[in-house]
Amino acid sequence: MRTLAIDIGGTKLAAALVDDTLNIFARREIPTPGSRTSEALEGALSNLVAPLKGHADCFAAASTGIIRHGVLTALNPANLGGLEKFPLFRVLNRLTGLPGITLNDAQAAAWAEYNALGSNIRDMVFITVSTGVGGGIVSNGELLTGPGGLAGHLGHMIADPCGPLCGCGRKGCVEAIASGRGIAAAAQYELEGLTAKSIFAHAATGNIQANTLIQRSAECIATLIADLRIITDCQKIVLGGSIGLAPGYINRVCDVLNKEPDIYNVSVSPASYRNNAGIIGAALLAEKMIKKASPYK
Ligand code: ADP
Ligand code: BMX
Ligand code: ZN
Repeated sequence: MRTLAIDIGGTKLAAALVDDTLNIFARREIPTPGSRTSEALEGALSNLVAPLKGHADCFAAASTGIIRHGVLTALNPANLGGLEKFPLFRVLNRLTGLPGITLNDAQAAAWAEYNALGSNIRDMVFITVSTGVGGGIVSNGELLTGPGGLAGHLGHMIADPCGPLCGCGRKGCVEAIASGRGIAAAAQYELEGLTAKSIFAHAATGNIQANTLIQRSAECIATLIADLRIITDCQKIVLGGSIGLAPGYINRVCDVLNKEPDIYNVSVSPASYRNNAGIIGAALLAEKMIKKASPYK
């Protein structure tokens, strides 16, 4: 089986063909349109899948947002240029003419990374630190999606009750502080208006404010990990997303986590599939689900 796997993030859209042995072919990436309208996202997806759809048996889409019955509902619409709802399954089915599955991006990435662990670990949590902060939980070998697709949205746990307002409507969410958007929103003076990526570049050249912003993000994620450890009793945390995978970021997180009492500590690794975790996880789930008529549709 060959799957057209698609990863829809707040910053970039990626697509590739994935075969049964998880080889990735013809990967392409385009920016996520920063528009409130469905038409802009549909147009971008159409361009993205056009050269790939004729070479696949099914599609598998891992997308930012709450995915329920194939519909994307943004928990934080600001991450998608204000777009609140999008009929993801229906659009991809029409654009590709293929059967498929849809699920949350971090849930998909969690499933890929869990399967890559290849050990006797049965409980793990994947965290993406990217445009937002997303998560996927595997408990006793099962991926938790929840009846409403909401399971694992750990970026919206509270880090600081007096912190900045999050796009989800709560105050002081982890995402509002630690994510790429959170880092960029807190930047002032010489860093105002820059992306998180450029703030990382400034930190590498010794900019003190950039270093402080990144450290604040890492501290927030370390506290989140300690909380997740005692909520889930997980044996492994895997970090992904362009910020989670940025040089030095995991070390910053681990330095803070190591100062917590032993019971809160847990092994933290970078995503072994790097930025392809969502694509691979979606393809793995498509193979499993399409063979027995998908509840993830
Ligand atoms: P998505 O959220 O679309 O899945 P990413 O995982 O690439 O995309 O996350 C996007 C965020 O990561 C943006 O805030 C961007 O500025 C930041 N970013 C991208 N590349 C890097 C990098 N090399 N180092 C640090 N931050 C990065
Ligand atoms: C937000 C939320 C999650 C998503 C996470 C990471 C929206 C649109 N998205 O918390 O569903 O998993 O961001 O998304 O509400 P990414 O774009 O950073 O990969
Ligand atoms: Zn929030």
